[in-house]
Amino acid sequence: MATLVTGGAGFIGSHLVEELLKEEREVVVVDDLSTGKLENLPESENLTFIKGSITDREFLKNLFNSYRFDTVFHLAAVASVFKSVEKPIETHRVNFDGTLYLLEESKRTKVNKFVFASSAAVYGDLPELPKREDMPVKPLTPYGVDKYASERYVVNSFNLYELRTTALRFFNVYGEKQDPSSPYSGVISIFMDRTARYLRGEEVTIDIYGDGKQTRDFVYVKDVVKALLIAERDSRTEGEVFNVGTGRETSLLALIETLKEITGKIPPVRFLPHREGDIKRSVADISKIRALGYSPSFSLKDGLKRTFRWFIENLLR
Ligand code: NAD
Ligand code: UD2
Repeated sequence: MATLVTGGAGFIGSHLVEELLKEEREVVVVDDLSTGKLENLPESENLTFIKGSITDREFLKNLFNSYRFDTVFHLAAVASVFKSVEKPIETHRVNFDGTLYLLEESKRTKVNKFVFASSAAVYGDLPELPKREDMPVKPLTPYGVDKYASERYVVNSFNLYELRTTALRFFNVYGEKQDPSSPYSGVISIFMDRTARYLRGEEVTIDIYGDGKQTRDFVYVKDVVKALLIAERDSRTEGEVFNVGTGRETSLLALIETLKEITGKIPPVRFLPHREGDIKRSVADISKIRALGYSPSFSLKDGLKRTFRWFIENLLR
């Protein structure tokens, strides 16, 4: 039996793969390397990397015929909201059609569990906080719409076909290996990259869009991996959706303060106009997943420390 991780060469996927390998499981990663990188993956005789796209049905058929998968962790996606707005059709093929194809193959070959990476983007900008899984949703972008539609297919596959499935709505994930290269990359990866460069003597700034009072629920990637493993193993997750965050709301201004405590020095901060479509506040209610024994192990400060160490060691070599 092998475990499939789609998008396993990406930021979150590669952390999951690391953990699965620690458990001495046989892992197959499928990734088209559109944003993922081979160097994100560890060397291991228990790991097979296959370059391919989840939009290719023949490829997926052959894959599922060649292996018996116990679990499918489906993380492959066009993860950039910005790109989904620019290219909705291409994004839909990956983020929606790809999910359907994987569900179909998982059903056909009777995998034990299918875990899907959804997103807080499904909630949109409805004002009620903290976000609970049973609240109305209002996805605002092609990315959010595709995540929501996929999520529905994922959870309904349990009721319709008895395929054991779970969808996890990740809030703002950060950690080692997150790619800071686009202005739409995760804000923590951008601030980390800028600070590391600043400490090396580069003239850079930290740019805040708006007044910095906007809030997010920043969750460290190792805690997300923990949630993925709970989703795989706990039968109470079948056919259900769970938020994955910390339940703590942090403003960008507070984030910068914490960053400064860790690094000693940060680049000059510039305030730029508020970004169109930006959500003002976001925070998860995590009581549903807490009831299964999940609780985040990393405070923001601890997670940032580990992330910063990685940025210093890896980006400035
Ligand atoms: P990422 O871009 O690092 O990872 C996505 C991976 O999918 C990449 O390795 C990419 O090469 C691969 N991929 C893209 N299209 C593919 C295709 N057609 N076939 C095969 N592989 C393909 O992003 P991430 O942050 O690690 O995101 C992982 C998952 O978590 C995604 O589904 C994303 O939507 C979701 N998510 C992430 C966050 C976050 O804060 N990072 C928040 C909510 C949800
Ligand atoms: C995140 C996800 C997105 C989607 C969405 C759902 C990432 C990268 N994006 O978007 O995929 O799930 O949540 O709500 O995880 N900012 C700055 N300066 C910068 C960069 C960002 O001020 O250099 C601001 C940005 O305008 C926003 C906040 O920081 O107000 C967080 O930005 P983000 O892109 O990290 O995350 P978010 O929540 O907008």
